[in-house]
Amino acid sequence: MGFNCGIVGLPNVGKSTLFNALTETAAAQAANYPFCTIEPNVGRVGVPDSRLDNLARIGKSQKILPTSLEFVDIAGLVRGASRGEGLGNQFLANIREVDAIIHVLRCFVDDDITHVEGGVDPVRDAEIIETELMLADLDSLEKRQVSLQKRARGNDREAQQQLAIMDPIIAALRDGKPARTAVPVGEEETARRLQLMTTKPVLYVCNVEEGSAATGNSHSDAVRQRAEAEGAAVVVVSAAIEAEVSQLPQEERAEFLEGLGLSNSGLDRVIAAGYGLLGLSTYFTVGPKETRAWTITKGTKAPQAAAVIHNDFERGFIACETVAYDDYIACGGESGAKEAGKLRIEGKEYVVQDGDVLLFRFNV
Ligand SMILES: Nc1nc2c(ncn2[C@@H]2O[C@H](COP(=O)(O)OP(=O)(O)OP(=O)(O)O)[C@@H](O)[C@H]2O)c(=O)[nH]1
Ligand SMILES: [Mg+2]
Repeated sequence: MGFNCGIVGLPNVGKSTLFNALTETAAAQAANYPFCTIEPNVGRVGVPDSRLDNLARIGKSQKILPTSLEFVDIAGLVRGASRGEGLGNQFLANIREVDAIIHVLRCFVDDDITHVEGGVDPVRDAEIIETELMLADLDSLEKRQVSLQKRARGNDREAQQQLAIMDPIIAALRDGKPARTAVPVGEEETARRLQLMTTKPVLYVCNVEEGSAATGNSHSDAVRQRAEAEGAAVVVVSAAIEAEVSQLPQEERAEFLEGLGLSNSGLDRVIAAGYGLLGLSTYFTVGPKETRAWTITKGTKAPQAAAVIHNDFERGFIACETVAYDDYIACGGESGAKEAGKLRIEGKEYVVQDGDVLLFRFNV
């Protein structure tokens, strides 16, 4: 399953700096983290998860394979993008294709780096981008309405479903509110098929100057306030620091970060937040060859979770031996868990939980 996060924002806010740091770090850790450049602006990075090391130690695994997440570096949008300004249409098409949006906001002051809007004001910048996305969504819905109505009259069920949720969404967009505020509960999947940008989950990344990386600054505080009101998540990073860290050998990184008052890399926080944003969870397989993390969407049942490893596992699914992560650690592994009665045999209807250590039984 490929899930991806698009890195979006005004020009010169630090999107590519962040993207390069993400992918260079991943490339440097290639021994442990699966990495590949799909296109120059698409990178796949390993999702850091401290549980992997603990499982691998107990399972005496030779290798650790984390799960991964894709990032797409999208060129800067400007005011008027929805009307085609600054190659707007092309970049908007890139945004339509991603699963979640990482919205980078410039919170650092540096007179040498041009700000397209004149000065640093991340809340205004966030509104500019959001307005362009809303206008583009409104435009695409209005364009599709007539043909959908035609299909709906011909008893096209999909068209009927989409039309039913379109009216409130169009009303919200005309009112200056993102589409996500008007999606009826339970209709998220229909809404997703409308391919709107303002229904996608958003993470704000505040790019602050080096000195504020640990604490944030007044600009990132303002973003935090806005995000709280929207129920969106915020991560504060210094893209410049991350770029430096990505050039350091692994063993020097912790000390470098500590010297700046940081306990972990901002990239790790961005990746973790992106993963959470997509509503993903992780299950594990542990064996002597490898300990490996697998990605599923929350609520996935055991057979579909098995399909992530191999389609045969789903087709021939019989059951899965299941140990919760905490039990696995507390009992010192699978056999300990079995003795303690913590190993469950789960069937087709079992909803896999984040952290489950699984062994599938199947027959094809
Ligand atoms: N001082 C400072 N400069 C930064 C920081 N992050 C990025 N820059 C600089 O800002 C300039 C633009 O950075 P990019 O990462 O290319 O910006 P972008 O958002 O990808 O820009 P576009 O692709 O044009 O939309 C570069 O000269 C970076 O070195 C930062 O945290 N502090
Ligand atoms: Mg760029």
